[in-house]
Amino acid sequence: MIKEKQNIALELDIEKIREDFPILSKKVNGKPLIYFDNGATAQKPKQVIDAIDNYYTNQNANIHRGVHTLSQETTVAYENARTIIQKHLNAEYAYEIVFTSGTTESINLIASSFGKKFITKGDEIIVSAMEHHSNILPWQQICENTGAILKVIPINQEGELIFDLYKNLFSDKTKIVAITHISNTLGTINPIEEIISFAHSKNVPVLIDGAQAVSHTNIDVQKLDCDFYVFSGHKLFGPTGVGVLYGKEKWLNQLPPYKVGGGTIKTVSFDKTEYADLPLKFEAGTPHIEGGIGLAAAIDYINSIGLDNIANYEHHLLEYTTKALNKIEGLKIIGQAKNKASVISFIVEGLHPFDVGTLLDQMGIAVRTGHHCTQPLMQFYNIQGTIRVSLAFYNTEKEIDLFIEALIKAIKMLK
Ligand code: ALA
Repeated sequence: MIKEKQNIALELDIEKIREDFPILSKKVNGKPLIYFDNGATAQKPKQVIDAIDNYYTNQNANIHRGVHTLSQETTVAYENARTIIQKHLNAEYAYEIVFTSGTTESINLIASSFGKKFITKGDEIIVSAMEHHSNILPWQQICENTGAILKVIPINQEGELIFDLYKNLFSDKTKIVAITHISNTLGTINPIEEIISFAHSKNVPVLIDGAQAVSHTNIDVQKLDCDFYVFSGHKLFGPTGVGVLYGKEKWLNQLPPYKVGGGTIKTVSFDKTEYADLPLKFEAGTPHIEGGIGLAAAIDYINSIGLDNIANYEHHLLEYTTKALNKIEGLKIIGQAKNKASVISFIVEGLHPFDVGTLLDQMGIAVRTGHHCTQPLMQFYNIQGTIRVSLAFYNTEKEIDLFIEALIKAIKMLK
């Protein structure tokens, strides 16, 4: 174990990595910041901050619209960012990468465009019981608009999907499966390869919500064979307001535009408009240019560390934290899946998560409390909310020790 720890420490020089994140040396309420809310948004390394600063200092111009040098240079930088994302996901073509404002917009885009094209009354859409609201509401709305039916894959008490029941949900009316890769509340890593492969055996396409997965694991969309994969930049150490929709060319080509406007067209007349090819037909208006460039810088940064190294180290932190939490009397971890990412939700008997979170904040520790935009999950566990610790590769054992100490103190104060 000690050797393993040393190896992890050798592979990742955490103290050096932390120096890349200016905010990590900040004090909050007079205490050094311990940032354990990475599932809500991750902190940004100076490489990303510098890329955005450089964009506004040296490049700022609109893209795809100008003959002038700045516009052309910026267009190249933006399209280069798309290619970096394509390579990172191992998508076959750069035009299968559509920039959106985030996971939520990516899912809304597919639900709306796929819904318009392929979903009618009586059709069925499959989601799971552990979805974030952003992967429920867009589908629920399509169901309301079309008369389609939303079917839900049940989970067990550990917070794992029940695969046999998933299989039973399919019928000849099933049109799409939309499922999270990693649960933002439970940390469960879903067996998406098997989920996709089963859906494909029934000729049903699959959308994977990768919002919580992209910062913890490598994604190879060709190997997964998913039809759509979506995520947000800000959870991958990039800027807010930018996200990605990967879609297989064969699907994206069939879907109507979601938002229309400047940039999405080939020709416009008052009689008829012809839309642009991929990906522009889905990118109306001036995009979040610095967001795309900043996201590419984040991906380069992550790859310089290596997602396999990150996953190993985070797994170690997950085990370390889980072990320490399990020693606290009256504390219950919600989500005990065998295959988990470094996200731990828990409740403390008799205490409101909000009160615990507030006291932890007084001690400089940022956690998320509440229902985590997964109210159906809260209903399943019959709880109001949880306290959630979501760890990133810049977190340390020392921070976990301080957190456990602070948590014990908070519990004593509240009981
Ligand atoms: N979905 C994000 C979270 O889990 C915001 O905190």
